[in-house]
Formats: sequence, structure tokens, C-alpha cells
Amino acid sequence: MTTVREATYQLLRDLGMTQVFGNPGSTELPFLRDMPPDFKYFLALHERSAAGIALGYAMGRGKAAFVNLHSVASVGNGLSAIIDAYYNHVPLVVTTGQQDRRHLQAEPFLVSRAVEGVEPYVKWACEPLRAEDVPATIARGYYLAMQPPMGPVFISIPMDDWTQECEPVGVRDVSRRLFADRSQLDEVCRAIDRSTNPALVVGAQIEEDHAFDQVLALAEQLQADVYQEPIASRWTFPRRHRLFRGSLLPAQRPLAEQLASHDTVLVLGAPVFLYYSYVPGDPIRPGTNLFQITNSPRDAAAALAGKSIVGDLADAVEYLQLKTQKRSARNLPAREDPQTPKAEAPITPAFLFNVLNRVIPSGAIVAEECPSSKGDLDRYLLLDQAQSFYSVRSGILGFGVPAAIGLQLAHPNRRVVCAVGDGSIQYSIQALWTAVQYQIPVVFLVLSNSDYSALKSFCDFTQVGRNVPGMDLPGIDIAKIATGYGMKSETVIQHEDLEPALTAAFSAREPRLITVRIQSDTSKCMGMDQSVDPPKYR
Ligand SMILES: Cc1ncc(C[n+]2csc(CCOP(=O)(O)OP(=O)(O)O)c2C)c(N)n1
Repeated sequence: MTTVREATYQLLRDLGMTQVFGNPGSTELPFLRDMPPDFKYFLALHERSAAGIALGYAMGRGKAAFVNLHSVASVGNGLSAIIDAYYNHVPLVVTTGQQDRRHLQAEPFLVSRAVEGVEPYVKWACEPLRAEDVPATIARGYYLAMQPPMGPVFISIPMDDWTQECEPVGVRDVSRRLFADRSQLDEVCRAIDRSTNPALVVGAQIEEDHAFDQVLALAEQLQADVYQEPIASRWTFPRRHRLFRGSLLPAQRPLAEQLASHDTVLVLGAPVFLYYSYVPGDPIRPGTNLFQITNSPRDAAAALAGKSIVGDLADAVEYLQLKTQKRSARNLPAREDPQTPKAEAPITPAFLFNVLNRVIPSGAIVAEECPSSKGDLDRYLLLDQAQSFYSVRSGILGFGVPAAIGLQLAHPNRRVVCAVGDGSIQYSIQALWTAVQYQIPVVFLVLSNSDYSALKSFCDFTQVGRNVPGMDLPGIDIAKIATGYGMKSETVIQHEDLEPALTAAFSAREPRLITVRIQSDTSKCMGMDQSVDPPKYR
């Protein structure tokens, strides 16, 4: 016989989850004690950061990551990262401690009702009925987390379970790909072949299903215009490609107008559609043939229009490529680089991202969380490689810093840049300490405008006026905070200092933070500008 603790470590080893991301408490100590030397524990100083680093690590690898949080604290402090994992389809096996079973009914200190708390945002939440079921429960959670659409599972483990005896649990093969119905795909092929002006909308699931190259090949075969889904959490088409038409707006009528010239629209691996500002209208111009292929039954069910087909993106797109006619090349010019922005004082976000685009190392990965300048980042950063861009579609701040650290761990040979607002960085700022302690060489680029610019813009989009409290952030010295965590950091004010600061950070093999004083632009938010102003659409 073996103990629950021994069987669990063996299972985690067999499942390839030997990195543990956590923040410990008394109820986790019986699991964490004497951690086997082939395991590595990554300490983060808050559950949001611990789960957020695991999120980045799992996204970067496309494989489940193991998280160990503290009892019910994970529902409060860690939940936003779990919600990110849920909406970004990131496989996480999240475990937390529970009080000792033998006095649970007496509601002791740290008793945890975490299972009920996280339930809406995980694929499965469970506290095993018997101690000896713990390893098998983790195995079941892992297989489920890895099924499409991938996502988090949550297991609460009473602290006295670890020393109980149980049978070892072997690893099983559980298939992960579900293929779309061929007759439905044939219908898509017929519509495309009849179409005079088809368009593709590319979404994050393309990368989840490893379909980047297949989608590129299909777009070229069809000579179709390609749009990125609104508020994209992944960039899934080369930015400089001549068929690329930029990002869709996250509002109904403006989005429908962007696609109005197309008679057939095929959405690949995205919701139909992800909206933010409420601008009522048809989701798509009436008469347009709209199809969605998604790995998510939830996204298929929630679509506002069109025909939805559920299945693996790589397989479906390969089938479409095989069964649709090749079109002759359109006489399109190469995509022009955006105009070089002027050097202004203070520095503008456009100038900043244009400089970053010039000096960013090849193969770099960007983790983004800069709400008001997202549109400028989208325009000026021209990354063409797969798995280069990560953001979040939940709308919850706190994603960027820990995700960047996890992504850097997953891709030690690519450099990760975290573009983050001075407001956004505060929600998980203690993750900087983890980057320093474990020498994870992310470059943090803070856009410091001393306010919540995006919210000021949204005041206009929603016409609530500007008389709203809590919009300004004076008196924060982020470089000093980073220094306090042991990170080398600096503040850039003059435009001529930006490029040398970035170049120096990229040539150092350690984490660095650069905070750049930028102009506050209160006309934009999440890639929307005043073109999405609802009054214009009355
Ligand atoms: C956890 C959380 N709290 C609050 C918000 C609301 N919110 C959305 S954007 C934003 C401003 C973020 O400020 P900053 O990072 O400085 O970006 P800026 O708006 O200046 O571009 C806030 C507070 C949120 N989305 N998530």
C-alpha cells in the first residue's frame, strides 16, 4: 500500500505536472512537506499571481499546469485567474487544502466552501468523498481539463487525507480531438465556392487546436479577407499578410458594418461575437451566409446568428482546404506599415509601440494588458509568428504580469514582453517578486498615464458623463515598487530615452521593468475608438 501523498506525486510525475504553482497555508502543508526533488515549487505571494503564472505556463505549453492554492482563499484571491482560464480555455488542475475531515462539521478555522464558490467557472469542482479517492480525482480532473474546450478543474483536499493509504493510480490514454460533422462542413464548402467575396474571422481557438498554418493555407487558397476576432486573446494570423484586414470592433452594429461587403463569413475558433460596448443592431448584415466552426459547444450555443459547427479546428480547416476550390490570386498591394507616429511629449502609446516593434527580438511573445492603448498596440506591433500574442477575454484585470511570467517559463528561448497599464499592474504586482526570485527574464513595459483612461473613454461610450469618482491614479512610483521586489527598473520620460532603455532590457538576461510616462488618451478603450460611439448609431 502507498499513501495518498505518494500516489499523488507519482501520478503528477506520470502526467508531466512536476511544476507546482502555489501559495501555501496550513491546510496544504501535509501535501507540500518533503516535496520530491524532481518537482519544482514556484511561490507567488498571492493566489491571483500563483494561478495566473500557472495560466501563462499552461497557455504557452498547451498542457495542463498544476496549482496548489490555500483553502477558501482561492475563491476570493485566485478566482479571477480561474475565470481567465475558463474563458481562455486554459487547462489548469487547481487544488486547495480543506480543514481536517474529523472536525469539519464543527466549522473550524479555515473551513473551506471553495467547491461551491468556484463552480460556475470551472469544468468540474469536487471534494472527494473518501481520502483514498484523491489521486483518482486528480487524474479525472486532468483528463477533463485537457478535453476541448480545455479549462480549469478544481479539487479541494482535506488536510488529513494525505497520510491515508490508497492504491496507486495509473495514467490512461484519453483521446482529445472531436471532429466536425462532414456533411455540415460540405455545406460550408458549397457556400464558400458560391461566394463572390468570402471572409474569414480568426479566433483564439485556432492556436488551441494547432491550426495556425492550416488557416493561413485556407485563406490563401480562398484569397479571402481575414479579420481578427474582437478583443482577441490570441493573434492567429500574420499581421503583415496582405489578406489581413485588422481586428473587428466589439459592438454589434459597427462589427456588422465592417463585414458588410462579404456575402459569406466563416468564423474560425471564436464566439459570434465577443462584444463590449452595447450598440444594438444585426450581428451580421441580413442575407450574409454566416458560419462558425468552434471547439466550444458553449460558444456554438451562445452565437447570436449563423450556423454553428462544433469540432477540432485543425481537422475542419484541413477538410475545407481539401474540398473548396482554389481561387486565382487577387491583385492586392502588400500591407502598408502604419504611419510613423510623431515624437511628442509626453510619449504617445502609438510612438511607444512603434519603437517596441522596431527593437523587439525576433520570436518575442507579448502578454498584453493595457486597456486604453490596446488599439495602438494592435496597429503597431506586427508579429507574424504563431503563439506570439496573449491577452484575456474575461475583462478582468490582473492577467498580464503573472501570465507573462508563466509564458516565459514555457518558452525559455523566446523573450516575453508584458505591456501593462499602470492601473492594471496593481492587481497582481507581487508577481514581480516571483520573476526576480526564479530569474524569469520578462521585460515589463508599464504604460504610465496616472489614470484609468479606458474607463474615462467608456464614460463617453455609455454616455454617463465624466463626473465619476475614482478615475485618477496620482502618486504611484512603479519603478520604486519593482525595485522593492528586487527588480532592476527605470522610468522613461523623454522619447529619445525609450529605445536605449528597451534595447538594454532586451540584452540583459534578467527580468527588467521600464515604466514609460505616456499621454493619457481618454478616447479609446479595448481597441474601440469614437467610431463605436453609440450616439452615432442611433
Ligand atoms: C479586477 C478589475 N477591476 C477593475 C476593472 C475595471 N477597469 C477596466 S479598465 C480599468 C483601467 C485600467 O487602468 P490602466 O491599466 O492604467 O489602463 P488605461 O485605462 O489607463 O489604459 C479598470 C480599473 C477591471 N476590469 N478588472
